Order: sequence, then C-alpha cells, then structure tokens
Amino acid sequence: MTQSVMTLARYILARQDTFPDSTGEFSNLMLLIGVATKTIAWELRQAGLVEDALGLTGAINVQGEQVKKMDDYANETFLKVFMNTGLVCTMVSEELEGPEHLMQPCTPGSYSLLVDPLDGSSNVDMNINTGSIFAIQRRRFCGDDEADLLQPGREQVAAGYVLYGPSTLLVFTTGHGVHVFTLDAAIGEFVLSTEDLVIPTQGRYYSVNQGNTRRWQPWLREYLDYLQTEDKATGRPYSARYVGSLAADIHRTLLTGGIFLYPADTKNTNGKLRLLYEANPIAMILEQAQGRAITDQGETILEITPTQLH
Ligand code: P6P
Repeated sequence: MTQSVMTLARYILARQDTFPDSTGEFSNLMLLIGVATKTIAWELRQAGLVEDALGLTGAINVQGEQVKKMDDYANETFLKVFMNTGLVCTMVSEELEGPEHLMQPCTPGSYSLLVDPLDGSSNVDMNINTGSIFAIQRRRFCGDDEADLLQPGREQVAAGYVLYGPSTLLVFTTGHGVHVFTLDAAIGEFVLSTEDLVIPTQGRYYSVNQGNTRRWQPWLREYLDYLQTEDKATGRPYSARYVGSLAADIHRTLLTGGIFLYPADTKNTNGKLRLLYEANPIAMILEQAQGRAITDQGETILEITPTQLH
C-alpha cells in the first residue's frame, strides 16, 4: 500500500490545532486559496492557446500600472471564490482601489484577505514565472475599514505565495514554520513537498534590478560592489539572478540563501514593493524560515505600521 499523499486538505485537518481557528473557518479559507490559485494556474497554462487571454486590458490600476488581462482574471477569481462563503469579511487587492466587502455585516475577529492576485504580470506574456501573494489578518474592529486594515505585518495570521512555473507551488506559514505544497495535476491537489523549510545561512546569489543602480544611495552601490568582490572565505562574488517576479526571486532565495533587494531609489523613494500584500507576507515567510526581512533603513518590515492600503 503506497503511503497516502499528504494533500493540503489532509495536512490542514491533521494540524487543525496549529491553525488559528478551531471552528475550521481558517482551514476552509486556506483550502479556498488553493482553489483560487489552482484556477489561476490552469488559466495561465491555457492563456497562450485561448484567444484574447493575454495582453493588456487598456486600464491603469491604482498603482498607475497597465493592467494585464490575466491581472483582471486573477483578481476576479479571488473575488468569486470567496464571495458569499462567509470566510472572508474584507478583501484588499493590488487591483482594487479600496477594500471589497465580501460579507455583511463585518464582525470583529473575521478574516481579511490581502492579495496581489498576479504578481509579476509584466512577465506573463513571455511565459515567465508569476505568483499570487497573500496575507491574512483578523478584523480588530469594524466601521473604518482602512484604519483596521493598516495593521503591522506582525499581526498577520498567515501569509504565503503561489509560484506559477514549471510546477505550481503553494508556500505558506501560519507562524509554525514554512511549508511547501506542489500541485499534482493528476489529482488536482496541492501535495506536501517540503515541511519546515529553512533558508541556508550562506547564500550564493544576490537579486536586484541593477537597471536602477544610478538611482540608488551610494552606500547601496558600495554594498553591491562588496558582493561582487572576489573573496573565497566569504563565498564572494555572489552570482546575480533576477526574474522580476517577487514570488520567483524570493522562492529561489529561500532555497539557495542569499539576498533579494528592492531598495528605495530616486524614482521609488519609498521603494516599490507594496507593504500590505507583498513585503509583509514575504517578510513573515522569510522570518519563519529563519531569514530576515528589513528595510534599507534597517527596520524590521513586520514592525512597520502601514499608513496607506497601497
Ligand atoms: P522591476 C512586479 O511588478 C513586482 O511588484 C515584483 O513582483 C517584482 O519584484 C518587482 O515588481 C519588479 O520590479 O522594477 O524590477 O520591474
């Protein structure tokens, strides 16, 4: 008798006590993140074959970025999967200007889902990895949505990402380590592939968009110069790797060690990565994998109190 596969559902049920909601509500929320991202993964696989699935919608999102058709599809998928389930009170999305209420009335303690539905979508038309990045908060109070949603990342109940690539991987944490599930298309289930992933202490790669070098502060150029300087004792020079999709660059860093940077520069004076649904969920994953996530001022990202949704 082969060992029965540890699907996401079996894993969650077997560890119900480590999930923050004994009523099973949170467990069902995690399973629906699996449903939403399996749906997006399937659409991504078909996009090149389906008329009109790729390319731009012609719209500009709240970030001022051109919206890809797959951005809209991924955003709509999260909305449809969670609408009327009673599992998520409020959804914040990179693709939505304001919070979307999925459940009336809001009740303190219910969950908010903060998501970048298709991160790195500038890569999607070139068949390069993209991802969905998510954070889960609890509502502290109802009424003023924004005030309640602007929680430091330390308050996140769970966080993770799905990496759409040769495999579709779901990587998440609920504060009890980082666990990796691989989508088995034969059975349509995310199956446990790595439990308690820990980032190597010594890295081989650095990952940054060096096209921005002239916009960086001088000390940062000196740091990159340090990484590029030959020194066998400290494993230098590091090699450079940069996909331009946060989930892909972070996943490689988790597995190989090293450093990913998106520093502030003269164009993005507050940096580019959005705190609530990119930097915070990734920071929780990295800390749970015994890594670190800091700003270029040395602040711990999870301690920052957000000042705006986007
Ligand atoms: P750049 C994608 O748009 C994203 O938000 C992250 O996935 C990625 O790390 C970063 O922006 C890439 O930005 O300026 O290097 O193209």
